[in-house]
Amino acid sequence: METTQPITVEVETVGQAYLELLRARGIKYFFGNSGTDFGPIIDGLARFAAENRTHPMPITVPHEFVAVSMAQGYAMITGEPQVVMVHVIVGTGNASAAVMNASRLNVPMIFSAGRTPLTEEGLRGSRSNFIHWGQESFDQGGLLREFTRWDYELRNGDQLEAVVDRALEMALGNPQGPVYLTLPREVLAQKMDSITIHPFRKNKEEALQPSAETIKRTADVLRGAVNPLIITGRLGSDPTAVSAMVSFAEALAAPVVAPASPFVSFPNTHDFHLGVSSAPFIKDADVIVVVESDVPWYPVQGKPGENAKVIQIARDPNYGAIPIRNFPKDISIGGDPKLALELLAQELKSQKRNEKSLIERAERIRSQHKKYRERLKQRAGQASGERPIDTAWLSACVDQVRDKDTLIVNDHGVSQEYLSLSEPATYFGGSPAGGLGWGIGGGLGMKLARPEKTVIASCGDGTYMFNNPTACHFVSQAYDLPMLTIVCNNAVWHSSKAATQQVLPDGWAASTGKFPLCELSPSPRYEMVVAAHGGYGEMVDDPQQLLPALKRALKVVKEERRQAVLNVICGTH
Ligand SMILES: Cc1ncc(C[n+]2csc(CCOP(=O)(O)OP(=O)(O)O)c2C)c(N)n1
Repeated sequence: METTQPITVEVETVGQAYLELLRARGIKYFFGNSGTDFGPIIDGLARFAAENRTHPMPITVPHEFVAVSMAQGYAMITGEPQVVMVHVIVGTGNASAAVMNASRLNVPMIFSAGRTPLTEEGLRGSRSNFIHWGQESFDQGGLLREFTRWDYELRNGDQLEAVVDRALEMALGNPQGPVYLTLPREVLAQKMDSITIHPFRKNKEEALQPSAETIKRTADVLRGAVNPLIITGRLGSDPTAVSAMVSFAEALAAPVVAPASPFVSFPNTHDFHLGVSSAPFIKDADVIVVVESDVPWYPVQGKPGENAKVIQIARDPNYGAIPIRNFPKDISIGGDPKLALELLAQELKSQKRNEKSLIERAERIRSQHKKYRERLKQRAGQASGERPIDTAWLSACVDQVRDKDTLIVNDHGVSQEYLSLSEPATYFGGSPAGGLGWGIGGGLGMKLARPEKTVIASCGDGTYMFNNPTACHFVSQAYDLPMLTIVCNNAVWHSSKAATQQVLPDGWAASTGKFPLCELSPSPRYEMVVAAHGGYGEMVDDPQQLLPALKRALKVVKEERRQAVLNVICGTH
C-alpha cells in the first residue's frame, strides 16, 4: 500500500504504529527472532492477523544469522529493502556475521533489534526480568556501526515516521546497505491513538552518469589499447547492467574475466568470457577496465605492467568501506556503472577505428574462450568416474538439471565455472565478507520472493553446519518454501587445510599430514537431518548415480513440494 495522500490510522501502541508504517512503505515481510523486548511487536502482529492485514507478514526464523540471510536473499533477487528484527544485543551478536555479509554486498535492509527496557520502574514495559540489566549496553549501535550505513534508537512515537523514513533513505542510499534501528521496549509499548502517515518522499537518488568529457577521454584511452582486459565482479547485482557490459566488451573487443563474482555480471557463455581469474592476462594487458570488482587481481600473484592504464568504474570507485585497497586508478568513474558502460560503448562505436585489428582481436578472444570452455568440459568428463565425487563433475551435473527457472545459490559449494550462466540473476554467490552459512537462508529468501522458481543451494559440509541447518529446514517446512540443498561433503575444512599448505608448504602440518582444527570426521549422515523436517534426504557416493539422484530430489521439491538434501561424498576441491 503506497500512500499518495496523508492517511491517519488508528493504533493503540507505538509498536502497532511502527508496523502500520512499514506496511505503508511497502514492506512485505517481517523476519523476526523474538525475545522479551518484542511484546508490543508480537501484539501488533496479532492484531494485524485478527484484522486480516496480511503485510508485513511475520516470518519466524529460529536463528538470527538465517533471518538476515533470508532477507539478503530476498533483496538480492528483488532489490527491495527488507526488515529484520532480533532480540537486543544477543540477537544482534548472532546476526552479526550475516549483517557483515549484507554490508559488503550492499544489501538494503532495516536490521533492527529491541533495546532492553531503559527504565527500572515506572513505565509500561519497564524492566521485569534479570536479563534487562545484563542486556543493556553503552552503545548498542556501536556493535555493528562499521557495517551499517546508519544507526539510531527510536526515542518516542512522535518521531516514528521521521526515523523509519530516514532508515529507508539510508538503506537505499549510495552505497546501499543495512542500517541498524534499535527499539526500546517502553517506547514500543507507549500508548498511541493514531499515526498520520505521509506519502514516502525519500526516493532513491537518480542514476548519475559521467560527463561527456570523461567519456571522451576514457574512450580515447580505450581506443589506443592493443591488449585490453575487463575485470568485473558485482556489476550483475543490477541485472539490467549485464547487457550494457556485453555491448561495452563487444565494442572494445576485449576479454572479460569475473573473479569471485557473486552475480552473473557477464554471461560466461559469451565468446569473450575468459574465466574467473585475471592472473593469466594481467601482465600483458595495456588497458584494464575494472568494473565493480573489490579485488581485480592478487598483487602477490602478479601485477599489471608499469605503463598499463587502469580505469575503475564503480558506484564507489574508492571502495571506501575497505580500509586498505590500493589498486591504481588512472581514470576513476563513479555514478551508475551501467550508464558509464552504455555511454562508453556508444562513444567507441561512434568513431572510426581500425576495424581489421579489432576483428582479429575478437577472433583471438573467441578462440581462447572456446579452448577454455572445452578444457572445462574435458575436465568434468574425466572426473565423471571419480570416487569420491569430484566437484567438477558435480557442478557439471547441476548444470544439466537446471532450467531457465532455476536459481543457483552458491555458498562455498559447486564450481561456478562449470555452470553455463547465460542469463543475469540466475546465480548468486557469497558476499566479499566471506561469512559462510548464508546460502540456505539466502535460498529460502529467494524462494519466498519468487515462488515460481526452483532454488538449488550448494555448500560444503562445513558450510552446511554454518548454515544452522535445523533453523533453515524449519523455515522451509513452516512456510512452504521447498528447495534443494546439495552438500559437497569432503569431511574436512579443506580451505583451512589448503591455506596452511600454501603459507607453510614445508611446515609441520604439511610434512606430518596432520591438520588439527580442519577435520570434520566422522562425517554425520547429513541427509538425515532434513528427514526430521519432513524433507527428502539421500546420500550419493557413486558418480554415475549423481544425475539420477539430482533428478529424484528435484522431483520431490517440485512435485511433492518438500525440501530435499543431497549429501554428496566429494573429494577436495
Ligand atoms: C562464518 C565463517 N567461519 C569460518 C570461516 C573460515 N572458513 C573459510 S572456508 C572454511 C571451510 C569450510 O568448509 P567446507 O564447507 O567443508 O568447505 P571446504 O573448505 O572443505 O571445501 C572455513 C572454516 C568463514 N569463511 N566464515
